[in-house]
Parts: sequence; C-alpha cells; structure tokens
Amino acid sequence: MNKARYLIPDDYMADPAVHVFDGKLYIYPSHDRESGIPENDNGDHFDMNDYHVFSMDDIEGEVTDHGVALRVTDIPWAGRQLWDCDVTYKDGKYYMYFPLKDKNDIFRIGIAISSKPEGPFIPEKHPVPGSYSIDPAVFGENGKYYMYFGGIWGGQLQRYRNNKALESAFFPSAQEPSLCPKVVRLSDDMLGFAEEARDLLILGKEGRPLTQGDTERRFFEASWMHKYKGTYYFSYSTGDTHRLCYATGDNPYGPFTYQGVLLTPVVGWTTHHAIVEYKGKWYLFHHDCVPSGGKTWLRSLKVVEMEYNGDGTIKTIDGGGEQ
Ligand code: FUB
Repeated sequence: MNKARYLIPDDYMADPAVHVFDGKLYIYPSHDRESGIPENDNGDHFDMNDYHVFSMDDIEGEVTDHGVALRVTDIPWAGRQLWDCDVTYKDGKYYMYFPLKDKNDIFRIGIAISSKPEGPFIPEKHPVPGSYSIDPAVFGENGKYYMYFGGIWGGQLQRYRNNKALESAFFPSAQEPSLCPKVVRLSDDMLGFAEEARDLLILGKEGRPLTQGDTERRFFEASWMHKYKGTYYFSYSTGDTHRLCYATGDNPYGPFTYQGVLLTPVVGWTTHHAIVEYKGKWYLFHHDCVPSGGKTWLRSLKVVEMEYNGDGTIKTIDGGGEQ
C-alpha cells in the first residue's frame, strides 16, 4: 500500500483505535456528525452520540460496518460527547473504554462490555472510579493491561494534579515541565484502576522533561502505545501544532524519550491515530478533513503503511496539511 486510503467514504469517522481480533482488523472510531454547535477551543462542536464498529479481512479489501455498537442514550450516567474510545480483550470478553462528559459536564472514562468484538457493548452503570479526562488507549501484555489517557484544553487534563481535581484549571508556565499523559494498570476484573495513575514522562534526548512551551513536541491528547522489536512506542498528538509524535521507552510506564514526528499536520485541526501490525506490515490509521472540505468536526478515516528505519525510528509520513 503506497497511498493513504479513505476507509469509510459514506460517513464521518475519526479517532481510530484498531486491533487484530480473531485474525481480522477491528476499527473503533468516533462517529462525527453535524450537530450545529459552533466551533470553540473547548471542543463543544465534537458532539458525537454513538459508536459504530468496522472490520476488515484485508487492508485493501472491503470494510464491513457492524452498525451501532453503543449509544449515548444507553449510558446511565451520560451527559454529552462520546469521544475517542478503545477496546481490548480478556478472558472471553471485549472491554470498551470511552470518554464521556457526565451530567456535570466533567469528562469521565466509562466501560462497556461485549462477548463479540463488533458489539453491541453493554455499558456499566457508573464510570471508572477516579477516572478523568479523555482518550483512553489500552495496551496489554503478559496478562497485564495498561490504560493511557489524558488531553488538555477541551480534554480537561489541566483541571487535575496528582489525580485530584483542582479548584480551577491551571497550566504550567512555558519553561516548566509540560502536563503529562497518564498511565495506569487496570485491575484484574478490568473494571477499575489497580493503582494511582502515574505521569508518563516524555524526555528530550538530553534527559529533561519536555516543557509546556515546547508546543511542537509536548503532549496534547490522543495517546497510543505499541511495541516493536522489544521497544515500547508511545505516540500522541501535539494538538494546536497538529503533529503526531512518538517517544520510546523500555517498559510500559516509561520514562519515554522523544524521537520525532510520525505524521505531519493533516487538513483539519485534530490529528489522531492507531498503529497496528497486520499480516507482517505496520499501518497508521488516522483521520483528516479533506472529504468534508476542511470542516474540523467532520473527519474521515484513512490508513497508510508505516515504515521503520533500521535503527527503529519511524519514517515520517506527510499528512498533506499546512506545515
Ligand atoms: O474527537 C474528539 C477529540 O478530538 C478526541 O478525543 C481527540 O483526540 C481529538 O481527535
């Protein structure tokens, strides 16, 4: 596959989480829609209210839409805005983790469970105790499952320190270490956190944490974790500078060392992704706003092959937007 391919031309889907279950690729995107809410820095215009699940047997082949897997109206604690979800498998069950604002307009992370990768997913009655912010991504190995989460601005991460809500949002100054994504091991029943969420440190090559003012490299949102040749790759969006970047480490908690840009800006404001190996090749799933003519809240899913250099760095992919 040399060229990026749009996967779902008939609908607006974004924020892909992608996994191989039973030998097939399963895609768990956000489902964008035209809600009429004006665009703002809080992300109110991303007013999604359900999830569809898609699958593929072949990266060039047909994409099957399995229909609605979860609706906001099915979730007892729901306020609004179903953002980026992820799904993982353990002991015969598929667990979907999703961010949603509760009735007080606070993002929490919810769980919904299915016996099949395509759903339908049945939501738990309450969000994960102690959860906050957005963009959960789950990485499992050796029977342990780690959740990565967090996002600044509309994702509300600036409202917390040490897992406690602040009286008001607060950003570090430009020279101070940036707000970190969070990593936490999930409990054995997959329904809660087994420990306090920790800061996932991203260091520059000189060993110092990236600073809040380093907007071209610091974390904004859209965590993803994958492993390649024994190295852990944490990748994320820089938000207002519109890059997907990555950092590497030798264990799931880090620290991670910044390595570079995975995807240059796309057409649109947000950039978000999943990285997955399928049939011996690596792929970057992501989104852009070309089909909607640049409407930032109507995004379209794409996939492109991703390549590593011999030293384990990733070849930067051109997102096609303004740099
Ligand atoms: O889709 C809403 C938000 O936009 C996601 O949670 C972010 O990662 C960004 O893609």
